[in-house]
Amino acid sequence: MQRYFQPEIETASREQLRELQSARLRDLVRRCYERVPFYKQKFDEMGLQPEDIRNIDDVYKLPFTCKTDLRDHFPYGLFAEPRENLIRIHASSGTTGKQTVVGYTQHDLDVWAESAARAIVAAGGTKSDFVHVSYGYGLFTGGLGLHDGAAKLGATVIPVSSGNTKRQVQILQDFQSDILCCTPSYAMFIGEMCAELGVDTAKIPLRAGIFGAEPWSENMRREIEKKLHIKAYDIYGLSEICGPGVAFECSEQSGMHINEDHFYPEIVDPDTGKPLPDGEYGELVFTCISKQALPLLRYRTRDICALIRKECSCGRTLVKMSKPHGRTDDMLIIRGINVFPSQVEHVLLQLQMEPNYQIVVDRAGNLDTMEVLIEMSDATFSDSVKNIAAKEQEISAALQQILNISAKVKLVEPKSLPRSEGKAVRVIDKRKL
Ligand code: DLL
Repeated sequence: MQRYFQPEIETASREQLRELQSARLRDLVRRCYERVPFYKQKFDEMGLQPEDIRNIDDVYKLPFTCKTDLRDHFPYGLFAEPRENLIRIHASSGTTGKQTVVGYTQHDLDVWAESAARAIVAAGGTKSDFVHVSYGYGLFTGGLGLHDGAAKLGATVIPVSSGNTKRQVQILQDFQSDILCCTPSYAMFIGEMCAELGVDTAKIPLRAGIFGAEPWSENMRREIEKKLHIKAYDIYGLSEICGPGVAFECSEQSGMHINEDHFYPEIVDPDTGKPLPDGEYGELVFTCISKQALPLLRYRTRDICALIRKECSCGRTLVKMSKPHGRTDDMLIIRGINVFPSQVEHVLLQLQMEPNYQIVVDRAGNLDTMEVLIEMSDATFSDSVKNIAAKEQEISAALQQILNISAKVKLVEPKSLPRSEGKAVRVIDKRKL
């Protein structure tokens, strides 16, 4: 079986990678200086010349780029290529505010497709597989990203897009999909729908899933694997860098290999911007060293994670990133305490609750309140009122212990919380309304 899509890169020595990264960085810096007035001005203000950047270790000398810079130059102000060289436009999903627009040349699309193809192969995909893409198509990068990746590999794409969940299940059966690509919350929903329709997932060909675009826990992975009878792989990306395929999981399933020949990663302290050593958690920053249309320097992702530089049993030498365990900006601050939705999910799954939940934050007088609505399984639902109340108390105590904050817990009927076909809406913060 094919183990790597591009073995010469995926298993390259550190020295080979460094040389490639350094050459690409030098070229990138020159292009940014010459073609993007925003960067020229930044360099001039800092007294920095493109020649000051000699190798990849000099990356820290470069200025940061933030989401607000993209918004301030909306829509195309940071582009380094003229319109006639652009092949496609996408936009971020706007989970955290106004959309940001990104663009690609043919070369950028090729790099992206190769990156996504590496992810599919790492999940056991081959040319003979049917890849069922249920990420949304359109401005969101999920659908077309995995679509082009599967096509680059030579696999067969089933471009279903998201929505109409009964039909998804029908197609999984009729078209004999081997690999499912969608958000983890949608994979859960598809799994539930299979159960509801009486489809035995052990009897359909589906054997792997490539899930990303939102945080999900190890427990949720196990739930999905059980429900769909597959092996579930994580994939990471963000529109500003390219979309899905910036990093991907391999068979070891302990962190995601970053396609660092194209996207050079750093971890910095989110408050000071100072680089942090490998293994420490901080904000993930990327420099798109081979990008043409939108060549971002040290882009601050706001995702909190760590870089892992250990030998991997899959043989890939590409550095790994841990699962992001939150964002610097979706971090909730409740009564002065930092709360990540992923921590809440972790507690719920440890207590064998379904990972269908919603956190409602509000303010009563001057005090923040936090309520966690959690769906019961059919079994819990049939319990006595007394048992349900006891379960609510147990969860509330566990949340108190982990988060150091008191939360009201309410168990709600099975399937009563809204389902998502894309990214799940986990938090309703009424304080901002
Ligand atoms: O979500 C791209 C994507 C599509 C990735 C399909 C994977 C699969 P955006 O809409 O720009 O792009 O959102 C990017 O989503 O900064 C993370 O906060 C979050 N995110 C993406 N993948 C993961 C993941 C796409 N595997 C933002 N785990 C990122 C946790 C993720 N969070």
